[in-house]
Amino acid sequence: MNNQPEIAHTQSLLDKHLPPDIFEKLKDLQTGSGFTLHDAVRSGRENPDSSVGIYAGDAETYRVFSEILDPMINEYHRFSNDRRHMSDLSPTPLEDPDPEHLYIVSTRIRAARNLDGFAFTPFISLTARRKVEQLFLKAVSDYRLAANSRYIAYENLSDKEFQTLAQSLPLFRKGDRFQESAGINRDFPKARGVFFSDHGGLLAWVNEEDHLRIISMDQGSDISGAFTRIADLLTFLENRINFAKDSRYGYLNACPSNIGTAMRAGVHIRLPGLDRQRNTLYRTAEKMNLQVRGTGGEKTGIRDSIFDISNKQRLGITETECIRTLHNGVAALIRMEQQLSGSL
Ligand code: ADP
Ligand code: DAR
Repeated sequence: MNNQPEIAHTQSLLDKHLPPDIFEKLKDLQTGSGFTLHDAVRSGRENPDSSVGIYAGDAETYRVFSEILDPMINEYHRFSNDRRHMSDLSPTPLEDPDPEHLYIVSTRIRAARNLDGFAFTPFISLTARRKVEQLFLKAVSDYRLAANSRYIAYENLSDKEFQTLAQSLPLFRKGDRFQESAGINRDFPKARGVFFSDHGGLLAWVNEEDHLRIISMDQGSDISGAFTRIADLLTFLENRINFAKDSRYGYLNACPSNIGTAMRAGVHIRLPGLDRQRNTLYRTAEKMNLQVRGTGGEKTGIRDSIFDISNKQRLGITETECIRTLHNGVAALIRMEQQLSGSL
């Protein structure tokens, strides 16, 4: 049995929404920084198993190539041209969906951000990457108990030191083949690193797939607590950094799947019964607007029946609706798991 979460897609959103006639019409267009359609679609062309297939090189990509991106975005996020991004980071108390701690192993909420005025990671220069790193570290230098925070700069580490740290800390690794094709891995590991706030479960990846991935994570199922932490840091940064943002599409990032709130709220959840009925799990997740990923993250396999379940839609819902979608979906999956095990 293929161990990868089989999300049934026969073609990428790119192939579906970029027929040859549209490609011919747009192929000579480029953004002000020189990012071309060829640059945008390279990953999807080199990796035919892409689910999305396109990356933006800068905020302007969304305007210049809107004829392709708008329908892709509408389909992925169940969005429409008459709607606009709405944000809501207010505290959201939620009942614990797993009060006996039988299923949910850990909770992780992340939000992508790019600094306004800089090319995105597929197209950014090393000089600009370093500027992004410096601007972020300056902005976050007085966040909460700053003396207890730290930044791990990747280029200062030997391979052995990185591997040792990665065993106990949520560090990111060099991007996958999709990101490699998109140019996101250029100059790795230069100007990459991880910022840890005074709370070990509140961190930021710097210059991974986007300039910033703000992450709140902890063992267990306290979705509301993780949300309060990330909301605090996102609000703090919003007052100090101009992010790439659009009135309709919200926060703009390298992948069109990560715009709007750009928030993915997820849990690692052990579902041994549903693991034996994966198609039921995938169909149920799709209906509940949830995404299923592997234990090691996107496009990885399942270990020990632990699935990464998160909100799929990031645009057209607010941040509080992202975590409500996760909470309600996970509670339903736990009920299904209990029925399968006869404990309901
Ligand atoms: P993204 O940053 O878009 O969420 P991935 O799906 O690749 O990208 O996840 C990034 C990393 O975070 C992976 O190593 C994955 O195993 C880890 N991760 C995701 N969700 C959780 C979770 N709930 N608990 C612990 N680690 C998680
Ligand atoms: N792997 C690319 C991107 C899919 C969405 N995930 C991101 N952006 N990390 C694909 O098109 O499959």
